[in-house]
Amino acid sequence: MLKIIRFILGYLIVSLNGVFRPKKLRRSVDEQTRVDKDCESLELYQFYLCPFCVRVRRHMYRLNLTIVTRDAKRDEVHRATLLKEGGRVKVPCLKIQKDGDVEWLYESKAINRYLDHRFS
Ligand SMILES: N[C@@H](CCC(=O)N[C@@H](CS)C(=O)NCC(=O)O)C(=O)O
Repeated sequence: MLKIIRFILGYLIVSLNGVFRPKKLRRSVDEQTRVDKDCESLELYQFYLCPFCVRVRRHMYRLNLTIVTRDAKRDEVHRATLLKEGGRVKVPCLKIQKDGDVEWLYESKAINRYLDHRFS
């Protein structure tokens, strides 16, 4: 029963998010190209219907960030990667690759703060 309620709520949040889109940040072409390049080193591990993941995807939209999303719910490979390398299957989780190092950042608010700090 709880699963059904979560599923319905998830769909409701995803649908509302589709209708009420935040305003998208606009950049110059050069600046956007630089940001797009930077985003290639990021991956968001997520569940499509998770409200905390919607929070992060919404923020990505607001900041006009093209970050690859990895479905850790249905894709066994991504799920296993998140567990093995991140330490737990909890979403959202942002994989950050920088100078040969990899960081796994959990918690939607912390992820949004990180994106703000780096891109806004
Ligand atoms: N406080 C966390 C909550 C994240 C959370 O509860 N995610 C759920 C999906 S909606 C999850 O990953 N559950 C799996 C688990 O905790 O094992 C955040 O804001 O990111």
